[in-house]
Amino acid sequence: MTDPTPTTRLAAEETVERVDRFPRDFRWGLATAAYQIEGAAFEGGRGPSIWDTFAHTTGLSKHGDTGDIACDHYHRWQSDIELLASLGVTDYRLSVSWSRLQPSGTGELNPVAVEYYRGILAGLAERGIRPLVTLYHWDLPQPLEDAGGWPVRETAHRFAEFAIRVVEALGDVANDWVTLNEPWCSSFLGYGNGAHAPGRADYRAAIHAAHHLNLAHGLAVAGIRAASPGASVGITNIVTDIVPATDSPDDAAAAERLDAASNRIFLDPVYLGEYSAAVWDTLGDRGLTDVVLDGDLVIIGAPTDFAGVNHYQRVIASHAPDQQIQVTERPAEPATTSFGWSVVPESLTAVLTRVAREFTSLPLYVTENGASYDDYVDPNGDVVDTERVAYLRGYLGAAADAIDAGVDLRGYYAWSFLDNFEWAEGYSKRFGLVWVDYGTQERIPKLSAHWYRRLITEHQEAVANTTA
Ligand code: IFM
Repeated sequence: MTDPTPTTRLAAEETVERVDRFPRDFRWGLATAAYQIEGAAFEGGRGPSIWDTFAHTTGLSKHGDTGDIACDHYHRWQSDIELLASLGVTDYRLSVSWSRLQPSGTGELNPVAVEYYRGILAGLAERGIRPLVTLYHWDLPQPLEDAGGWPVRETAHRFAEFAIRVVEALGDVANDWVTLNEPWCSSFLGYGNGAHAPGRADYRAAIHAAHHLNLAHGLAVAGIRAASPGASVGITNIVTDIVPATDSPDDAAAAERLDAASNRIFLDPVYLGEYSAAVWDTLGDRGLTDVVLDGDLVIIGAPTDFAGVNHYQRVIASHAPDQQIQVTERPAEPATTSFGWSVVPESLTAVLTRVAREFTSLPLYVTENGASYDDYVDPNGDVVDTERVAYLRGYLGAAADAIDAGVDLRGYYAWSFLDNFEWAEGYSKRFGLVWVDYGTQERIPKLSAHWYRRLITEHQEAVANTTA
């Protein structure tokens, strides 16, 4: 990779947060997910997932975009991990595609897919990059949705079976596993408002799905431990910073309900072994009591090894009697990313300190954090994404603030390595530190990639200097 003009521009940016604020063995990563980058949707024995079906349904994804080709990573993974290594990262978070590995959602794994992932994981090992493998990043095999999807309890068992088979097949080349990515999105966006696959809008079904995703996590933890006793396993939840609009008791209660239905419904059972009163009060009659069986909470609360936190937003909650759970939410500040999300770095400090204080003393990882901007290739052929550099600097500073406050934060994965298929927004939103030209599949590291590499290098140099 060439390192042209952007480096000089970096000097003008005064680069990096003080790197000595991060522990010596802090991990620096980038993250992706299978459906968002792989393409090759009809190759290698892959079967359809709910995202194939959703994206191919007219009107559901922006511009009719699909993940059929995406970043063509399936065919380009070797050069992509070469590029990844050139960015200096120590860690890479990727997901495996359930519908590629186990197209029907049950039974033997597809050997072609196993070889594909073994190649990637071995390639990362050769380059000294530690993989963190997410077992479910939203791509449920379509046959399992046809059988009822996540609102149905059996899907949790199917996931546990899948997780065990994957860990048996890949456990010699990967040791760190995330069971589920952001089950809030899988349940509430997938089944609650239909914004994501499978596109169902039934709030009760969403709550059923949420509990079954929690159960799937717990069953998978037990299965992974049996399949690979030395494995490190955790779950990644999106944790939103929710602030009441005013001091009024109504708004405070609204914020508590929103917190119950977005954060607590997933954090409570995994880390505290129960659904708190706030969750039961908000969601009990709306569906939770239908699906929680004796023993479930023991399964879900099985000990894990780390906690993954994905963070994107601070939102303001207001009491709104005519809305679902009587809440409306809005961005905390005027929206500044191209997704309409506000940029409030201290919200990351808030969620990390909260998770550490209220939920778990496990090591934490920021398993995703990033922003979409209207990036473009300039006449010099560079992508000078100064907004993303400022974003990363701000949020990494906020992560360092959390460390200063005593949080055991072990690593940070920027979302995302590559521009990619942003779900219902198709290719219209670019989160990558590397630009992807979807016509030619050319990759151009953006200014933010150069900045991130320099941050990592400076951290490593600082560590070496203190050791010398
Ligand atoms: O692109 C997604 C990712 O798949 C899950 N977390 C949020 C990102 C940005 O929307």
